[in-house]
Amino acid sequence: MIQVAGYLEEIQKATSENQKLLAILIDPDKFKEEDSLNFLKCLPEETSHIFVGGSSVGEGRTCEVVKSLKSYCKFPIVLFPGDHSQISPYADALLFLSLISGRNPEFLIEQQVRSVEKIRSTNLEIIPTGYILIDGGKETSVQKVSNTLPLPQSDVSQIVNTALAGQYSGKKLIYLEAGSGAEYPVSPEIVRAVKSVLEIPVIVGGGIRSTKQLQKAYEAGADIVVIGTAFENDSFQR
Ligand code: 1GP
Repeated sequence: MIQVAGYLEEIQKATSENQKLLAILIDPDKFKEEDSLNFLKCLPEETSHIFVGGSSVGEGRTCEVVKSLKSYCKFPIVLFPGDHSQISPYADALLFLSLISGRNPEFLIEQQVRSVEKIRSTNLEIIPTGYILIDGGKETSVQKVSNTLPLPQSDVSQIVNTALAGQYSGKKLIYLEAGSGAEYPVSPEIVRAVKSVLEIPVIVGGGIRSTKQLQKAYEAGADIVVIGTAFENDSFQR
């Protein structure tokens, strides 16, 4: 089946026009469907996408949450799965993630192969994404679940080389991830260094809790910023 132009193309277009995107991340285990409407109402008007996923999520929860959000919201719903069990046919697109900062085959290829049967029976747009875990000041769920170490923020060249290796191997997006609830986000210096060499859009997430941090990430070159915890706790500083 030939994939029609879609969500990735929209992201690429926005990037080429320097239009910044904002994705709000929902962890299905921490979300109550009955709150969908209120939650969506409180999101910033700049919101462009809803990402749904978590490092480990209860069986069936992703489908329930995506279905509920779909009935209320106009934003594209993009799966951001921690493993193959989080594939839902009700979403619009799927970040097909490889944890390229780590050296654990389970999250480089095993989970991806295991997800294929499920994906083939859906109309999800598949977006190959290189996922790079970077130290955000504390041990995060991604680190625990994936059993991989984040790249230190001081090792900018290793981060840049990892991002480029992702691009050279065909990833369409690179996600710089400090981990959900990180103490501090990926530094603007790292975002700038990666962005200056990459030809594909850059996503930045983890530990962003304020408009100031959001703006810094955009100014450094982030094309999409992802915020989860701060909206989950209603603690985002505007
Ligand atoms: C985590 O990058 C996302 O995968 C969002 O992180 O929950 O810290 O906003 P926060």
